[in-house]
Amino acid sequence: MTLMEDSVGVGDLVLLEPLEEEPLLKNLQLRYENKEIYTYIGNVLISMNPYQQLPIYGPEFIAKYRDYTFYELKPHIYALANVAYQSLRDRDRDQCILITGESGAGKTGEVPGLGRLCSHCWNHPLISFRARPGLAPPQKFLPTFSDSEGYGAGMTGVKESGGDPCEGFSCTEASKLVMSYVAAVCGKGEQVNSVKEQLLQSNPVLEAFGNAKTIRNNNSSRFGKYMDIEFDFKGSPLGGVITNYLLEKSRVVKQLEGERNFHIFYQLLAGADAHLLEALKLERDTSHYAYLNQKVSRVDGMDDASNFKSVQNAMTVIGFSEVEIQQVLEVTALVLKLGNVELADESQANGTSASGIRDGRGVQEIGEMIGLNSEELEKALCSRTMKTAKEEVVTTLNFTQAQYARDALAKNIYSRLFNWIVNRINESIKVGSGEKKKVMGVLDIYGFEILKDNSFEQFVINYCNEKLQQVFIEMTLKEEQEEYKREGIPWTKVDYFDNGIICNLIEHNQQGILAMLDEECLRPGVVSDSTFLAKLNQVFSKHGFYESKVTQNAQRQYDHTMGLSCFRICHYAGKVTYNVNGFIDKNNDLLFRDLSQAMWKAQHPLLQSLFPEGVPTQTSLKRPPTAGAQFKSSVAILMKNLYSKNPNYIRCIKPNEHQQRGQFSSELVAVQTRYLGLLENVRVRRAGYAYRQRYGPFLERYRLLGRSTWPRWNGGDREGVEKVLGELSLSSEELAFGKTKIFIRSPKTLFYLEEKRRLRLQQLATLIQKIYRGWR
Ligand code: AOV
Ligand code: MG
Repeated sequence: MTLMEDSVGVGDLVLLEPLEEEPLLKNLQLRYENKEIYTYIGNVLISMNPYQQLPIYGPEFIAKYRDYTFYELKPHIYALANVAYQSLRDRDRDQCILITGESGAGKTGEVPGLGRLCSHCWNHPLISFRARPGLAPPQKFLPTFSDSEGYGAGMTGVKESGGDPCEGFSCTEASKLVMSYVAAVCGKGEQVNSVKEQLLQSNPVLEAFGNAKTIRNNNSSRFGKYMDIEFDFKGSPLGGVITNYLLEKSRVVKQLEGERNFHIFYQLLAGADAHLLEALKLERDTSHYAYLNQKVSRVDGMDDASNFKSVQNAMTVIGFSEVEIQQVLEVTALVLKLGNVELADESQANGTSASGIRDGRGVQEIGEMIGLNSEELEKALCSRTMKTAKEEVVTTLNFTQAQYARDALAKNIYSRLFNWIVNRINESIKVGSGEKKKVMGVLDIYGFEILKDNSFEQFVINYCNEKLQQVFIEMTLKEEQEEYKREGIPWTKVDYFDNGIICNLIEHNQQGILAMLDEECLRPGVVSDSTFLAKLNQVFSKHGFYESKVTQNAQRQYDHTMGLSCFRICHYAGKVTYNVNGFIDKNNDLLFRDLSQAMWKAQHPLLQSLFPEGVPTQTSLKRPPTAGAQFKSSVAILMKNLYSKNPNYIRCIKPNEHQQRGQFSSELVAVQTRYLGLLENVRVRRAGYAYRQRYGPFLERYRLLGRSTWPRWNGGDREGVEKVLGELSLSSEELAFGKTKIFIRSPKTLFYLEEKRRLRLQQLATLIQKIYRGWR
């Protein structure tokens, strides 16, 4: 089977004719309806979420894809993983795999490790044979498995279920396909296995603390993640480093209708045994907790209790000590308890506003759990100390301010806990600095977002996507250019939309939106979201990619549909209107000092370590970097990292809004293909030559079309290809002969060759029949 024989539409969009949006969508739809969820654009993989288990994963497929080159089999995520891994191992090129797409499109599904390789795949002889000395590759695939065959304990019942050996396990759950592929092919041995296990087990932990049910995805990652997996020179994994981006911490205190808080809260309540529950002084019933959505506490098909056991187990495998696990759970419980601290409005009749604690028992309980005097906690929650050069002034917070302070504390504790967990995992999986490493980075990050109301979060997420698009176009072009150079073919310049101007609008050090937001946050005097917006409107009044109600757009018109508190950016993927309300606050991300000092005072080692700035002796009033500045610098580090590696792209698409199999909404897919810049991608990819192939396989396929190459050809591959194409009198414009590959400019020429080949095969079949009849 080759791409060209992939009968369902075209398997590679560079072969699409005509190259327009409608045929592109039709092609994806046709393939999707025929359960072909993968399609290439050159070496970019498009993946449509099937919302069903397809029988295209597991050991046999891994083994098959490992032994073929990229275009020899149908498009598949294993083919991409294989190219990346082999080029890392054999050509010593660091790789990165960039997975983008909307929420629910299947990114995490494709990412290393949220799930793990089931023990069948793990121990399967097809997967490990290369690493077993002296064992030749098996001649045929093994049909079924059973415990007695020694493929791992706990696998009884698999044989009865028949069919796919991974049924019911995460290997075919689509999840973590790249990682399970790499884990499957990258060698064995006790040491290596323990590293693999740690890397894979980091995922259930991060998923418990960082994922939640949203309207769009029952298991939505609420943080961005980049993971470097490090290998030794033989290609065996040594360890890794995880970087997380922007956890959606507002979820801790509030969720939209139909959504849940982070999984861990429900898992803890459902899965803790009576003893643990008692020790943490928690109630089993989720309705007891104000921070947990009262309407949705369960997710279909998700077993919180058993997931809790898996998380505990995963933490142990990674290397968390019992004490550490206990402390993590205590801090988690603390967040739930904080939500139940009821505040009272104690404003006086004389007009002084104040707040207080409605029922002291909650605060008392928290105080006991974290080793903090409850009066101190109460004071920190309801008042604020302002320091000036000369004195300290204590003011009481009003009811609204106190609620704000309590929620800010809960969000801060949780997001810092999450960061701590990531760091703790990194400590376990880190590789000694002396070793020479090869690296495979995997990025699973939120795609472009246009919601009904877009705020600071969408702004930074879309900024990140704008940067990723920049990397994408630059690297794709660079790679094309490099291939032409390698092959000795002249390069002609390609016109494309350069989104540098939009990136600059956001990130420029002085005149960028983020810098101006920071400036506003630091400016003394009265600052507000509207003073910030006024400044933007003034500075960018003539910017071609910035619009607001009071600035004119490119057509020199004012936009009266936009709210007064909004501005709009014309992103590469479309226009997005942002509401500035909350920008200053979210960017400042300040926690009153009284609260961080109180947390630091708690006799709880983990909690204390989360609030280093609470040390009372710390006199420096230097403020921490703003949320925007932190995000910008982590994006910059990420970009630098990506530019230093060879990129592999997986573009995930969600076929419908209902998490349903078989449904294809053209409109929804059209929007995503635009956000992903797919047409632009195909254009760039076939700007010069749409198709290329090594001389050997090309000759093998088409030599039956040449008089001199059929039935026998004794010359070299390149000469053979020259002969065949020469005899067909194809226009020289259409062809370029590289050092190792033939390049064909338009897909039409390739289709012409295919058609000729089909006719020739028919002719040959008739001929053979005639000869056969003659013999009889
Ligand atoms: P996301 O990572 O892109 O969204 P997921 O990877 O969590 O989306 O995919 C959503 C759901 O789709 C999964 O829970 C699976 O049920 C299903 N799914 C995804 N890929 C496959 C596949 N290859 N085969 C079968 N089912 C699949 V978000 O994290 O929300 O941006 O934030
Ligand atoms: Mg995800």
